[in-house]
Amino acid sequence: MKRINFFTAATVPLLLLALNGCAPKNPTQAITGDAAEKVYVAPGKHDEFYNFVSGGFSGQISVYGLPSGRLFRVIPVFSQDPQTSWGYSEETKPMLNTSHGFAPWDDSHHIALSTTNGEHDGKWVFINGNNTPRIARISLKTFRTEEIIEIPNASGNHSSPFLTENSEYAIAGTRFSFPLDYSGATVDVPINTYKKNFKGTVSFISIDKEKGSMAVAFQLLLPGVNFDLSRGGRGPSKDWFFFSCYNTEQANTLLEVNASQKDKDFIMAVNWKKAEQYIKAGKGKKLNVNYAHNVYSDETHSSTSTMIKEVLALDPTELKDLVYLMPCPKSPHGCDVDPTGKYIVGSGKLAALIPVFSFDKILKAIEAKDYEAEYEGLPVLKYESVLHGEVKKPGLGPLHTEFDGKGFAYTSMFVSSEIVKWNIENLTVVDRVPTYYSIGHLCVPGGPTVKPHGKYVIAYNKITKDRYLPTGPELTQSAQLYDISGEKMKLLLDFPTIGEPHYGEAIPATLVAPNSIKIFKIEDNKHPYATKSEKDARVVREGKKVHVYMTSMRSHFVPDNIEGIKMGDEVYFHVTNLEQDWDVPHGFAIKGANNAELLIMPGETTTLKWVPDRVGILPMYCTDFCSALHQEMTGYVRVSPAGSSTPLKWGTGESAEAAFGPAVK
Ligand code: K7E
Ligand code: CUA
Repeated sequence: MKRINFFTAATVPLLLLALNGCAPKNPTQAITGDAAEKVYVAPGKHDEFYNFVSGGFSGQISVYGLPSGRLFRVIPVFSQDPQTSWGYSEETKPMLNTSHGFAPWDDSHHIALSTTNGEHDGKWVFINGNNTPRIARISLKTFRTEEIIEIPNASGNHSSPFLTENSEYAIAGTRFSFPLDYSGATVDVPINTYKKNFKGTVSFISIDKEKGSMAVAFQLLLPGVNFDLSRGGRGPSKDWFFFSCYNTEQANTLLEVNASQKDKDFIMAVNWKKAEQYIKAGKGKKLNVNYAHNVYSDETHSSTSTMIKEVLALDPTELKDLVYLMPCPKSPHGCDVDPTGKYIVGSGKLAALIPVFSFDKILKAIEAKDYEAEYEGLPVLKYESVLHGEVKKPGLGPLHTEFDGKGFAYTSMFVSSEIVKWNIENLTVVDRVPTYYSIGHLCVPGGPTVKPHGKYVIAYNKITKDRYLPTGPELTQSAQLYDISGEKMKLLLDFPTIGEPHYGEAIPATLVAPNSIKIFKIEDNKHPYATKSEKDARVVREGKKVHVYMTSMRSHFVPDNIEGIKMGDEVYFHVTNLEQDWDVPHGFAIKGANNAELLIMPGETTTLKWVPDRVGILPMYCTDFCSALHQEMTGYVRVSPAGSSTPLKWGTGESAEAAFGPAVK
């Protein structure tokens, strides 16, 4: 077999120069005449798809309509959001708790929409947190984060949160290997003992079919390499998970050179069904860990954070039929499974070809014990035995591959800035289009499901350069929409994105929009500080803590006059929005609060903690323009010196007059 070897170790430094990406020429010529018509969604009309896009270093998810590219919403997940008080309100602070304490930011790369039988079911979006390893689950009824689970024994949760065909598990693979002594203790060793001491893990996070609740079901203890990306199998391969691995050189410094030495790294195949059976058979070792499991409830409108101390782990060097390695050229990034589940595409970002593995051949090679070597106690299957074939000369820097369900694959080429369309069966390149510029992930609606919806491919680009009006040194990140309904891909639209878009998934609006919740029923509100009618509004002092049971209704708060707050108090404004109409939130802010605003949805209760820092009268007001009399939706809090005798009183309108007497002339 002829080996392509022009990217040998000696040429790596040269290649690195090229890795910064090259821009295609004549970017403005690429647009065709009917593009505007194809992306125009007339005023009042709705888009056909929701596009959920990770925010990268923004730690959030942004939601766009397709084909218009219009931004609908930014969903706060791992990062505090002062607009919605996510991570600022007392109810949501526990959601950002971790074993490292309050971690109000993360780096989110990958979206995974829940599937049933491999098809989108419109229930949840999952997203990974890279930095302080976490996975979040977002409800597609409320477009809110409902659950965040920290991943123990992991450092950098990049190959995540991809799902099994029926969303039984979300995956979490460690990007940074690290010293792990398998007891959970922190290990203090020299960094240059990587080869000896550092280990990797992948974790299977179970997902409850009805509620979506997550738990760390088990972990696999693995060699110290970098797990980069992954995909669950489907159809014939549905019991398997595939991971790309780089730095099989086990370098601990200057990885750009030292982790690019070998001609091939690995795709790792994991039989998770087998792992499940071993766990059931009691083969899991208990490891001591400490990780946070945070859950938000739409009933109490509050969240809890629970620390969990134990996890089960399997050692595949002992349980021999769990994990197999397949050689893959060269520093593979993307690892994608086609809709039939028969083919696994490894995208070696330093390779000049794209290897496609055959699941059928993998099974046969495993059965025949067709190994070429062992790596750290794990069998390495022969490359030639598991290979379906190679896409030759696809372009430079292949990263990720999506599928249209018509037998074609679409691979993003970071270095040559293009999308390349190729035939999965015969591995011939059939089309290529430039992207502007340096594409990372790409997305075909339903591309990672067994039934892609097709129609478009969206490029999420790393570099924007001249595509938009300049905005100082930092330019917007950018997505591009291409029509793939014909033989040739056609560029239709550029649209700016939030944060750094890595991966996105798109789903037909018909699977999501009908389930969208409009209000929370006030009678179902089980928040411990809910105030369900204006007559129940009150202020309660408990030592230095003052609880304000407040209601909001167009266009006043009850109470809107409060006296008897003293320096040294901690004041909790528990604001219940009594409205029961769609799209009527009220806001709440008070002068000098070292906090965010509240934005309270109809039927919901949200709490702002406020510690007054001076004596005087402090105004509060509604921040969301809710009616013609929104500017009247205000009030005052009187703060008296510590130890003063100002009595605790409150009211609005008549009740204020009853409490304080008539207005003084
Ligand atoms: Cu390629 Cu983090 Cu999925 Cu970005 S990763 S591009
Ligand atoms: Cu309520 Cu403005």
